[in-house]
Amino acid sequence: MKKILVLMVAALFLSAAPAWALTVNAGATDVGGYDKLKFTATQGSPELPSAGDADELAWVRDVLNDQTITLAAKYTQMNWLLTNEPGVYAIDLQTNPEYFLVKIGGGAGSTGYTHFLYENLESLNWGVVALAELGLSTTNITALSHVDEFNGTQVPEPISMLLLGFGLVGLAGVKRFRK
Ligand SMILES: [Ca+2]
Repeated sequence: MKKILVLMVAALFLSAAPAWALTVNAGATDVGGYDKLKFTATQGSPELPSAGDADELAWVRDVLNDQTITLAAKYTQMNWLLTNEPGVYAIDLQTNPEYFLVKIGGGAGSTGYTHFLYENLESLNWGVVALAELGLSTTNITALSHVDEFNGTQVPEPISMLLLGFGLVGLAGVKRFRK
């Protein structure tokens, strides 16, 4: 009986999620790791005159140096879920974007910034943000005002370009052989 108990405890430890995995829904949903904060700005500054869609898009295109970036989704009704780490929240993203922007209320955060642009890393369908990084206390989730999702134009995957290259070379070879 004791042996079985030991085995059961061992199995429980082995099946437990690794310490670095962030989860929501009491451990049931893996949201991947932290997303990467890339750029910040303050609403009303020369580079970001307002929090309107056009100004936000212009700022994102500017800092990412990519004019093909488009606004894929924007929402103010947000369902942020607390992860297993205090003060770290996750949101189910709608478009698996390359980048997402988190806007907080002016004056809410200690950093003075209102706009935080993140590069979306694995998992791509979850945005994972630490409130401390936004200059907020670990419980002040209501300070978040909206989320924007941004995408660039799809870059062809290297492997498909390689296959295309092989195809063209092969085609040239066939043509030469036929001559
Ligand atoms: Ca993510």
